This record gives sequence, structure tokens and C-alpha cells, in this order.
Amino acid sequence: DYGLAPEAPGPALDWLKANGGKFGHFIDGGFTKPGKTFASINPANGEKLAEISDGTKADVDKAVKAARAAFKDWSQLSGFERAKYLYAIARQIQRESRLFAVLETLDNGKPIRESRDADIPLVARHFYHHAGWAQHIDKAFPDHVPYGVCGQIIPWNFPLLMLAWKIAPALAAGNTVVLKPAEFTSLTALLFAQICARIGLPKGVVNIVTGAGETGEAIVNHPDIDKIAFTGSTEVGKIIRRATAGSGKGLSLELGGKSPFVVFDDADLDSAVEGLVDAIWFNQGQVCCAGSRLLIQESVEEKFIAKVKARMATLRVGDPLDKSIDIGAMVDPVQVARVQDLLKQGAKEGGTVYAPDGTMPEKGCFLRPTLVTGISPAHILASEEIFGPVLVAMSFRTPEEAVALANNTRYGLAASVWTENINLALDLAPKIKAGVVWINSTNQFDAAVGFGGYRESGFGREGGREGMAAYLKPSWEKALKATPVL
Ligand code: TXE
Repeated sequence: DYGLAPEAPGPALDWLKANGGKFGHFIDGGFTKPGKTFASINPANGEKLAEISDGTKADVDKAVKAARAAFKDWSQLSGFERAKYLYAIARQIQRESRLFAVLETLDNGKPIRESRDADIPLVARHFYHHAGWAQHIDKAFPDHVPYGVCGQIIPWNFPLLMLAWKIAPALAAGNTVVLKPAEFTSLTALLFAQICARIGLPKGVVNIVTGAGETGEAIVNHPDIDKIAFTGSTEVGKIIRRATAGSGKGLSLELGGKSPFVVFDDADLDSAVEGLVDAIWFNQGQVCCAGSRLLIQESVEEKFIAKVKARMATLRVGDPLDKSIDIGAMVDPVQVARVQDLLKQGAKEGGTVYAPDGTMPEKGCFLRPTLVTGISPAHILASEEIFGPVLVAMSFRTPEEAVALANNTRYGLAASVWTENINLALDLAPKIKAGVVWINSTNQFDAAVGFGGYRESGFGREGGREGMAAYLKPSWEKALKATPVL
């Protein structure tokens, strides 16, 4: 249904009710009895959706034991057998895509258009893609073996998609997992757990332990985990890197960003404006690769900023279940306060803050699309990851200056370059230190392409061949077998 009527929350609320509104962890193929719980809140209206268990060290230990016990059989299954499970998961996600989309929107606050048309289809795509890998893994990586038990910790901005990015390649490679969703957004992970049980995934292969930072810490520090994969803040990424140093655990980190969106005077400005809307206002700007720094060539600065402001005035902020809404709710009041605080500091430093006045919901975690001009690279808003619907704009004169500004960041996750001069674009792209540089486009993701950063944006890639390699380690025994003896 592509009409504009609000999506009904009913089926998702019924699903929550059917589960008693209270969830345990998913360990060894079944749900545990809920222990100490905390509330999962709908950020659009402040209403409680469910009670989620706060995972203890003992819960994590139980999950790791289940994953360890499952590892032997799972890793020894043929890739073809593992693929069948991954295909079955992908098909179930498609079958339940509406329920997943509504649940994700209720839990996270993102517009239903985004969860329905971007998040959930990409989740299915990840499982299909990695099912393909599972079938060919012996040929593609003949001298590698899976790590063993992987501990995976994910953020709240793309709850089910980040789960898919972590679980699909891990399983394809023959690992078993203990995954912790973010405390704000655990519901789709719990529905996913039910799907694993429904398709008969061997018990212990996927374990989901809910909870906050302390539960994450218990995973990171567990001695019987072989690899940690984390997506989240740079701050926590640093803690995890220190905690795993010398432990022998594998590690991949996908952290923050402050990605440049570079517009030259010969660009198709109207297309660039549309690209910018997607780059910074998709998911309320809570995107690690958000194009949050607009770098605009001075000769078209005034014209372009006027176009951006006019477009901002047409963005609708409101009920995320409304299909005509562009900007939904931020994930949590803490994030709203964080963005507001940064804006205050930015204004104090002399930035000019603009936000169109349109109607706003009376309650809930909503923020207006915001543009900050009149700042320099040293300004707090130009250097800190804001993780909200706030765009900062600066200008440049020459391509060299554009590159220098683009790279003037401690991050290096993504970049977007807009020009009709393809020579200029191709010359610039490799000079920008970012894991991905999009030309005349933005937010292009695919399971077949590696995604990840440089510098404080982390290391390791997810997706593509590199993403598969991240869940495998070299084995001399297999290397010997794979090498013909002369
Ligand atoms: O992230 P955290 P927060 C950035 C963004 C945002 C800021 C704060 O700038 O405003 O981080 O968000 C778990 N050991 N990003 O505080 O804490 C936590 O429970 C192990 C960018 O919510 O990093 C959750 O599951 N785990 C980012 C996950 O880490 C710990 C997406 C991420 O939460 C832990 C999210 C610990 N000590 C935030 N402490 C991106 N790259 O997309 C917390 N966790």
C-alpha cells in the first residue's frame, strides 16, 4: 500500500501483546524467563512498548556456552547446508516485512517509508547475499576457517539492518554468535530470534542478549569469545579496543563520522539539494555516514543555500507511522538533549542557526531540520559528530581547498562529491580519506560492497568480500591441504 494513510500500529502491538509485553533473552534456541527488566519506549509519543531483560554477566556466559556448544556442528555443516538456513531467514523476513517495518518504526521513531523501503528490504538482501557466499566459501577461502564464537554489539540507528550486517556474514562463514542490540531498540532483534526458531536454525547458533553498556562489557570481556564486532560511538569503540588488546580476540569497529558533502559550482544544484536531503535528513541525521558537512563552492554559495532553505521548509516532521512524513522522531530524549546542547554551544561560538518554522508534534522526541552557517572548521559543530538533523555549511574556492576541508576531520567514513565535471570528480575521489566516496549520489549501500572507515571511524569492512574475510581466519592446516604436494 503506497497510499499516504498512516500505517496501522495494530499488528505490531498485537505481536508485543502476544508475547506478554515482556521479553527474556534468546539463548540456546529459546527465550529465557525475563529477569530484571527495563522499558522500551516509543520515542514518538513516550508510550511504553514492552519490557526488555537487562542481561547480566551470567546471561552472557550462558549465551556464550550455548554458542560454543553449537559451533562444532554448525562450522562443520557444508556451506550449502548453511546457505539453506540463510535463505530461509531471508524469506521469513520478506514474509514478515510489514510487521518488522512497523515494529522498527515504533521502537526507533524512523519514518515508516524508510523502514519499509530501505531498512527491511536491505536486511533481506543481506541474508540472500550471504547465503550465496556460504555456498562458495570453501572455494573463495580454501585456506580459512571461521573464528568460532563472535560477540556482536550494535547501535540503535538501524537496529535490524545492523543485526543483519553482523549476523549474516558470521553465520555464512560458520561462526556462531552472541549479539546484543542497543538498549533503545531491541524489539526487531527479538522478532528475528523468533524467526530463527521458526525456521529450525540449530539451537545456540544465534543468541540474543538484551541490555545496556554493562551487558556489552560482559560480552567484550568474556574469555571464550573469539571475535568482537562493534558498531557505535567512537568513545565506546576506543574502550573496546583497549579492553580487547592482548586478548587474542579478533576485532572490527564501525564508529562515528562527520562526512563531507562537496558541491562544485558546475553541479546540477537541484539534484545536489535532493541528495543533501537524503544525506543529512535520512533517519533524522542519526546515520554514521550522514553528509553532515556541506562544503559549497563560494561562487554558488548564496544560490545553493537559498535552495536548501526552501527545500527544508517543505520537509514534514511528525508521526513516523504517517507515510507522508520526512522526518520522524529521534531515538530517545537523551539524543534530543545532546543535539540541542551542541546547537547551543555552536550558537555561542557564533554560528547562525536556521530552522524553518513548520508545525511540530506537541510531544515526542522531535527536532526540526536545521542548518548552521557562518562557522569555521575549528567550530564545535564543524568537528563534533552531531548525530541529529543538523547540517553545517562552509565554503571553498578551489578543488584543493575542498579536499583540505573534506579531510579536516578525525573521521573518515564517507564522502559525496557533486560536479558535472567527471574528470574533477575522479581526481578528487581518491584524495578524500573516506571508506566510500559517492559521486553525484549519496547513501548507496549494497551487501556486495564493503562499508567501513578510516581513522576514528574505525577499521574493518562489512559487506562484500572484505566483509566475509572479517569473519574468517587463516588456517595452516587448511592451507596445507589446499596446496598441492609436488
Ligand atoms: O552509543 P554507544 P550511544 C554515536 C553518535 C551518538 C553517540 C552516542 O554520535 O550520538 O554515539 O550514542 C553498547 N561496552 N553513535 O551512547 O554507547 C550500547 O549498549 C560494550 C554513532 O547510544 O556507543 C549499544 O548497544 N558495549 C553510531 C552500542 O554499544 C557498550 C551509532 C552503541 O552505543 C558499552 C550509535 C561498553 N562499555 C551512536 N557502552 C554509528 N557509528 O552509527 C555502550 N555499549
